[in-house]
Amino acid sequence: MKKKILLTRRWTQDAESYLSEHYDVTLNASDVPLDAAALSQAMRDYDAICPTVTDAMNAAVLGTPGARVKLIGNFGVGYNHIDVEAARKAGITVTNTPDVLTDTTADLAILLMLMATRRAGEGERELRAGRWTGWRPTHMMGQSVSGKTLGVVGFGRIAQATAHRAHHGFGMQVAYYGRRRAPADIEAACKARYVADLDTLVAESDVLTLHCPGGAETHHLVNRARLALMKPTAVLVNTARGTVVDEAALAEALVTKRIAAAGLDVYEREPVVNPALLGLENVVLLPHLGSGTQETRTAMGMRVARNVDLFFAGQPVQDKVV
Ligand code: 8YV
Repeated sequence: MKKKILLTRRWTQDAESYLSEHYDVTLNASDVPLDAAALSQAMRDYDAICPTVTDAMNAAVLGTPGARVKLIGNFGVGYNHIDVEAARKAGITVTNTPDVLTDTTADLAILLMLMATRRAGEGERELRAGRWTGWRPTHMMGQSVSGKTLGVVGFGRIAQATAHRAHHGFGMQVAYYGRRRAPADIEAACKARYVADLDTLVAESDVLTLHCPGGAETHHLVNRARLALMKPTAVLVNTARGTVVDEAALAEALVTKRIAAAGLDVYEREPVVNPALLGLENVVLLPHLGSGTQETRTAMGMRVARNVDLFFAGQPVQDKVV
């Protein structure tokens, strides 16, 4: 009997095809997110669920009485939407998809940094609205990044890849804060300087880029007090999780020009974006596109599939979270 597997959202054709060939797979043709009741029912009906960031796999869902699910094969590296303690208690294995989205997400952090510092969104809006009156030396001047300090919060894979691009591609100085100092060879790869105190890093940075996980520990790590420490010329980039930033405080800091600009890919209550941000020229707003390339989304699906294959073959999974 083939194992029963639920993909909660549409995946790329290659990844859906692979899993459909090997398992009794249910695809989500409408691509509408499942509600809590549907996720609980799925816990009873399937051997594995493969969720995404849009599925709240909370304690109530994971603790569904009579659950059949033994594996949560998350599509994505971040797993703050999964209550891993509840999964552990229920004896459910959780896996994620590291490595395969590192470069793609780092590319997006750099894209946001450049768009925000060079006022790219603002310029495009001006042109499309027919408001561009032509070239002039003082037109829409942004800020250069060469020689500036990139402050990196969290120094995992995506952070390192972003720092590498910024240093080797754009001549930026890299400083970082993390719970632990990175090994010397990792620091040397982009001449990264460890700053043991987050407030010091925030105050020193010309561009501050966030790469820590979401969840309770990092909730509103960038709050009103920390925004007040930033340089007035500073730019904030968030490709991590929306909850890391107090969105209301950020909107206020952008309105009052307490900081110069921000580039955001993630939001506190996706897909809702704080209305205060929507009318501002000095913020770039992307709809959670971090890992969004054809190649990477297929690689993510195949990475989930590898974990599913190993799990049901009775072997250790590659990317065990719990
Ligand atoms: C994913 C992400 O698209 O992998 C992550 O943690 O943030 C994104 O790249 C999304 O979360 C998939 O669930």
